[in-house]
Amino acid sequence: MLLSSLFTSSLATLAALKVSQAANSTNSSTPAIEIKGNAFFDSESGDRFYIRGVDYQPGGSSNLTDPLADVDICKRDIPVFQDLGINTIRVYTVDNSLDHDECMNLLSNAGIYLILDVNTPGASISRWEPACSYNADYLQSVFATIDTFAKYENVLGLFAGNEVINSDNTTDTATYVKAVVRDMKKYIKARDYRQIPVGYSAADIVANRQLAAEYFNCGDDADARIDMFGVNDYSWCGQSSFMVSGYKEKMSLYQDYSLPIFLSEFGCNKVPSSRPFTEIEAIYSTEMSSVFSGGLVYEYSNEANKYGLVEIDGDKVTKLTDFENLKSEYAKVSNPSGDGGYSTDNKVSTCPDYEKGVWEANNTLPDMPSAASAYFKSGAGEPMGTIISTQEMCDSDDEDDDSSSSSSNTITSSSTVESSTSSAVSNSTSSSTATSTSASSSSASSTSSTSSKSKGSAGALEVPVFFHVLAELWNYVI
Ligand SMILES: *[C@@H]1O[C@H](CO)[C@@H](O)[C@H](O)[C@H]1NC(C)=O
Ligand SMILES: *[C@@H]1O[C@H](CO)[C@@H](O)[C@H](O)[C@H]1NC(C)=O
Ligand SMILES: *[C@@H]1O[C@H](CO)[C@@H](O)[C@H](O)[C@H]1NC(C)=O
Ligand SMILES: *[C@@H]1O[C@H](CO)[C@@H](O)[C@H](O)[C@H]1NC(C)=O
Ligand SMILES: *[C@@H]1O[C@H](CO)[C@@H](O)[C@H](O)[C@H]1NC(C)=O
Ligand SMILES: CC(=O)N[C@H]1CO[C@H](CO)[C@@H](O)[C@@H]1O
Repeated sequence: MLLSSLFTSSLATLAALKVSQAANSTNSSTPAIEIKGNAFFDSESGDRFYIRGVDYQPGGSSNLTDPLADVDICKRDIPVFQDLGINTIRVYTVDNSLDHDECMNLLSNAGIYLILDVNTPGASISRWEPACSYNADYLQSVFATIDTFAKYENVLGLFAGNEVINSDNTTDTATYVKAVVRDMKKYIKARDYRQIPVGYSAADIVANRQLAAEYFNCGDDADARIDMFGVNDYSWCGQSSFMVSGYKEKMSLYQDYSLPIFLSEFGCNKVPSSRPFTEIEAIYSTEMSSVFSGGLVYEYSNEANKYGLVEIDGDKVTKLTDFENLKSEYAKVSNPSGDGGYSTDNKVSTCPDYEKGVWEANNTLPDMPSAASAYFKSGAGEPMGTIISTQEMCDSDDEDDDSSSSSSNTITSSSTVESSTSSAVSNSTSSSTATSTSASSSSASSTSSTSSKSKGSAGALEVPVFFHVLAELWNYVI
């Protein structure tokens, strides 16, 4: 069909055809990724899709920057992604008021998908006041981020939360995170967007990792169930193995899980020198492909917690030994052939019962705050960027409470995580806390009450100052 029209076309129509082809997103280098059973598939080729990715937030928490809104930054880094051989990045925080067209197109041309966390330091579910933080202003921020990113075919999925449950006494937050999952999925439908998968990225907490996985994939309301599950797992350290690392136990734990699972953070850095990344050989093998769909290495840039693959200095990127090791592992390891033994069981999990001190999430979700229903009809309206704080009304307790609960929170996570790797995970927990939006909740909200919600007047100049103050608090917390 195409050929015959080409032969009879003039050069002018040929050129026009090329333009229209380039604009045809179903024929791009990043066709939409779809979910069947517990796996991802390329909607065009029909091939199974495995995430080969890195977590990407250059600047980290101390200089929080939206790397997809700054063309100098994404142009600097995309060739490095290509050299590494990845197909996906995960970004923890973006500014939904900025333009992302150019970076998203450059990523797409490079064959790279985005997994995006929808929270910001000021707009997230609070571990300390979860019910209060689940409010219409917060949902406006989440929905506006969806409005900004839904048009990009290379958005692989959205995370409704990252490590909000990060200890054995934060399980009550799951109720509100699950309500956010439900609201996001309903919003995507109401706005007639592509069915972008919505998921949750879980901390590896021994006491509740199974309960959390089940909870987010249970119940009769399909909208309230996640579409994909990310696990932040630092259990493979150095020259480990499938058996020794604990990956084998994770395979048993999740073997009947009906949704795609992937490592949303991995790359233990408790090693004498550079990380060998031999776990790549296990992750992309048939030992794991029936359950896992790849993962994302934490993290691209070297920040204070020293998990970087590259060192960034202005516009200069220096590839570290970790980068070279990971690159050669990726080059060495191809994906399993065929469908990798994925499952189409589609059997949802059984909801865990409420149990005081163990699993305090509620199987009856709160109704969406009524003021948020207006967004379903006409969209979320003006995106408020990263200036907004949506927890002001939750600030009944003051800083004293903030600092004590924050620091104990760090201690709690390190002590509850699997003992064999506790130091690695405590490091990783604080590292992901650094980039995690949810972690900052209470400190963010108290800080930002001075500058927040200054809608129109929230100029670009205020942003760095705001982030700087946040960063200081974070450093204090960590
Ligand atoms: C886009 O490309 C696909 C496959 O080549 C084709 O089937 C479809 O009709 C095209 N859509 C548009 C809007 O051009
Ligand atoms: C923060 O990040 C921006 C964007 O990459 C950069 O221009 C600036 O120099 C960084 N600031 C610090 C203090 O590192
Ligand atoms: C669970 O939610 C329902 C409805 O919001 C509420 O009535 C009930 O008290 C909650 N139960 C617990 C244990 O929080
Ligand atoms: C969790 O437990 C610790 C230790 O008992 C406590 O200090 C902290 O405030 C608790 N966190 C939350 C969110 O309740
Ligand atoms: C985190 O890792 C660094 C470097 O590997 C190490 O020096 C530090 O002691 C670790 N911190 C914890 C809390 O384990
Ligand atoms: C712009 C673009 O990606 N075009 C591709 C569309 O699909 C055909 C057939 O698969 C390719 O040959 C084109 O390069």
